Amino acid sequence: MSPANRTARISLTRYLVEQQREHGHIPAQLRLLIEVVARACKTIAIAVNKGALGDVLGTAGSENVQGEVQKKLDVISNEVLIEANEWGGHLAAMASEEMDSIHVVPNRYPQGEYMLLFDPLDGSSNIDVNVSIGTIFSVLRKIGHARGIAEEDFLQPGKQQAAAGYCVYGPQTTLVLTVGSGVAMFTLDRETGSWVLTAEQVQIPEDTREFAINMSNLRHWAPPVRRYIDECLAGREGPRGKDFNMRWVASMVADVHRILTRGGVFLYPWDKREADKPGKLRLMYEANPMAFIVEQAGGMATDGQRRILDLVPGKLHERVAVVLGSRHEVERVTRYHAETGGAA
Ligand code: P6P
Repeated sequence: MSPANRTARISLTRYLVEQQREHGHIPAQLRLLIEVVARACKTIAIAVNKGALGDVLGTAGSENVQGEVQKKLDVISNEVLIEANEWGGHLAAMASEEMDSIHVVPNRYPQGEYMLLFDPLDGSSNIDVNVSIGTIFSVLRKIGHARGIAEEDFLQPGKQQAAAGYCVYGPQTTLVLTVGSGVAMFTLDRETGSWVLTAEQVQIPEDTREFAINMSNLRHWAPPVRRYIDECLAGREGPRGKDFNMRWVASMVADVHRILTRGGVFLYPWDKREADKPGKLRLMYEANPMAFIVEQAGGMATDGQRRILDLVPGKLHERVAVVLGSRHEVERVTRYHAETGGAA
């Protein structure tokens, strides 16, 4: 239901308070966590929007744990999220694509019940060319109550997430959030600096004519993916009996946001360029939060065979193949894998 039916502009704070009143599963610490992350995303949005006017473009002269060259904004965004979250008493520890190991809340601050994972700036290859990028975050509950916390405490399947969301820095700055009772979207009102509810109970259409994949990898895909895409390309004369469109932003946040908004299917499958890895995207802070959001919006998310949210992580930075979006398309891709027994 669009909140346009509501009379007042609903702020993020009011939305969270009303969700707690109606559903009772946004405890004070989780509400604080979400508001702190939302505020940090505003700070990141300001840095991103500076572009060439600020000292934020180009590379930072370092590499992350993935061996990828870090952009200045990758490092800035990571620091913003760490500094914003470590003092509030709502977190025990954080994990980030940009950090080799977990960041435990320093002893000078109280430890909270949650753990925050994030890709501070996803799609950073698009920064210097002014294409939409975003922040992705996932919230897990701390297991046990001992003060000590280790990487193993993060290795929970995605179905145990307490919340997930992303912020897309595009023509609009939009925060998308789920705490397990549907998906809501908030647009940043730059005149007041507040997040305003602009969509709630978002639903992904079960069918689509739009797929998102990096076509340059076509020759490297496993047969089930090749079959699915070939059938889409065959259009109305082919087995699908309809024409398809293709989009690829090379920024997962932007592609997923389009799918949430108008449907579609996103694939980053296994391919033989790095045959020893299941895929390019990271399970804990890219696939899991996006899968939680997509499922809460009536979509589906698998690795080509298994539900992503059921996968039990073995390592903090492990990768996974991703097929997500409109339910009937994801079911078809997953069926093709089952028929050949191949992973995505
Ligand atoms: P490629 C961005 O680097 C990212 O992690 C995702 O946001 C995006 O979907 C994918 O990689 C793009 O990968 O190989 O097309 O550049």
